[in-house]
Amino acid sequence: MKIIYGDHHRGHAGAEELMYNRMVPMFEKPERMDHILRRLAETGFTDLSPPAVHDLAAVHRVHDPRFVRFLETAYQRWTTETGIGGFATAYVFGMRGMKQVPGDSIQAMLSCYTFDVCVPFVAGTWTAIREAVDVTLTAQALVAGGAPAAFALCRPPGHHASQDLAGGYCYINNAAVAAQAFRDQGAARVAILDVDYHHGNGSQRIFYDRPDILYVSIHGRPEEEYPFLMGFADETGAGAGEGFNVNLPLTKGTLWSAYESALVTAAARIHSYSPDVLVVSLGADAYKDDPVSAFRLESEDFIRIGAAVARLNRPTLFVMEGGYAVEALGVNIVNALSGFLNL
Ligand code: SP5
Ligand code: ZN
Repeated sequence: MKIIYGDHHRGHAGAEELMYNRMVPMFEKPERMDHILRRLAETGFTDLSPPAVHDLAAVHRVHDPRFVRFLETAYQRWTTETGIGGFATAYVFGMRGMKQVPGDSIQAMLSCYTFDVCVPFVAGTWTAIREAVDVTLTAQALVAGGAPAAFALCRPPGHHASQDLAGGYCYINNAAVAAQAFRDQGAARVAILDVDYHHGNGSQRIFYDRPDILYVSIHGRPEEEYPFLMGFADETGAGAGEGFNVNLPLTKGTLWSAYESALVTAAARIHSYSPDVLVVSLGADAYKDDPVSAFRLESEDFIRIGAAVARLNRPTLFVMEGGYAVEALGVNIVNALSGFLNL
């Protein structure tokens, strides 16, 4: 399987996040990629290529151009306007009754364009975001061009980001940009299977009223897990998109047996949809030792996830999302790919 990877993500590093009651080093860090790269090399996945540079047209098909411009300029504005340095992060969020239109200050922009405390901006953040898009669109082009599968090994991840909101370590929704690109290049129906432990609220929102892109997610119940306000089973789509959003929330402590049932349901829905192409939002944070998550999948279970994806028998683009148990991350991600390839 062709894997697309670039090193520019490394500059997106060094910030901290608020974990409920304390500041901690960000879990979403460059070393995540090192563990995956090492395991890929160990297991004979040697077909790595750098991304080709793409312009932002495909990104603007999904995201508000003003939001994209904000992402591009946020750190510089923060430094110039506030003099605070370190990393940029919102202090207030634009909530009910408040102005929703970002003013001309970086504080107002952060307030209107981010929804949580997990999307810091450092000097290298935009370059990383930009390359994650290039990685994703380069892998997408391979699948669009007839490759049976490809893996976009990118960071930062994307599935929490929507048209004009960043959050949950996500800035641009790489998987959504790829799904829309497949549509724009002629695919009639695209399915997104999101196996990251968290609900992909951004992907859901972007495609919620559309029947041409099916979104199916297995994730921690929002009653007890981030992002808390979205991902409920009764969110099934709106208007023409009714029936084309499928949430399969599972409780903390979920083991393979219950996960597998949800995966069977997810696969059946995708099979009946008969998509031209499948995008897999591939997170490995459903793993038992993940520090931010609470499912209990074993490393071997990721082989089974990959095999279930393979049985859908569609051209498949894997897009990297979360996974923070870094020691096991390489094994878990490579297991998913190996299971898919039946290695
Ligand atoms: C892409 C992705 O996986 N984003 C996840 C963002 C989650 N951020 C909030 C983490 C909530 C922390 N839960 C702490 C459990 C402590 N054991
Ligand atoms: Zn996640």
